Amino acid sequence: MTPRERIVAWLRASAAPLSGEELARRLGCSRAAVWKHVAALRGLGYRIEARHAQGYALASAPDRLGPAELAPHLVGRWRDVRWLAETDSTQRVARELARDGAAEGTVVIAEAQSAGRGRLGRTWHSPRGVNLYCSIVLRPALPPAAVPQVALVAGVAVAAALAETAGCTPRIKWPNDVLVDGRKVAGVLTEMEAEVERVQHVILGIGVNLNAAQRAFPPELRDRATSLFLATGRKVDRAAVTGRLLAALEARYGRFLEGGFEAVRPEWESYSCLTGTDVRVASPDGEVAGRVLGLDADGALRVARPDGTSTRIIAGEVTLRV
Ligand code: BT5
Repeated sequence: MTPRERIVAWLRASAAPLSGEELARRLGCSRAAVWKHVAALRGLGYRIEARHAQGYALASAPDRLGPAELAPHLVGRWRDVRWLAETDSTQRVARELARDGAAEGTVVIAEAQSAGRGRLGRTWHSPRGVNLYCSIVLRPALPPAAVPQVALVAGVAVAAALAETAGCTPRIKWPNDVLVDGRKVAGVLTEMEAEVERVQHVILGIGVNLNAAQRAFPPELRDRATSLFLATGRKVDRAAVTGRLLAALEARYGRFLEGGFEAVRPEWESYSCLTGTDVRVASPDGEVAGRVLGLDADGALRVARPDGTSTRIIAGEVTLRV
């Protein structure tokens, strides 16, 4: 954390005001330097009151997802948060950090993305300051073929966190669209670099629509996308939801590393909106129509064809048959 982020985190954590002298001691700088940091933070929208003979107190903070805002909500392995006011894609930033040796658990968060990425070259619409756009560096000891399971694990974590924090009823559409009221509220993407048998790193990208209003979406998405705000009528505390999401991911990712996808599959199934429904799947091997039986132990979708045979879909796009 930068000195400014540390000042915000300390003021937030302290029940009483903190004196300039105390902040100077903690930072190992002069009181004049503390005063300059406080002035700069005020310029960024932090309301920091100077109480006579007591010190500084944080009256309010801007709505951002920086390390200081997230610090009170972080548990587990996600301790190193890199915040950006704007970037092209947090996936690109995280991949560069991973190539430079960033540790597992490094999290890149941006308030806005100019070129947010979906899967297969699609775009992720990323309006400023209202949602969550994050990319996480993971270094699981896995063969490359198991990496899609990481995305399934993340989908479950997102669904669980949304159910806990917003009280809505999320559903997962295989592989990992998270829907509320039949509209997409979150998307998950994994990108990796690997040797033949072993993954070097996985960049797990998660986009969640939190407080976006209807007009924040382009017209073509308005009837297909939603946000927690649109679904519940209430604005959420973005930092608190992000913290819950990372905690939910910590629990499921830990279970997955220990017990494989099988350890997460029952929970995934409990959120699935496809099991038992009739679908059409466009996959690299052609189109399949049939009824979804569920997930195989490795995360593949099992579909029963009308002739009674069943097939496994490893990658593809699912549409419901109505
Ligand atoms: C996904 O792709 O759902 C994965 C999205 C991952 C986004 C995160 S944000 C942080 C990180 N950095 C990035 O650059 N990306 C990741 P896919 O299944 O291909 O879905 C993309 C499709 O969802 C688009 O073609 C649109 O139809 C729709 N879409 C785009 N933006 C949306 C939004 N904000 N909310 C809901 N749907 C959206």
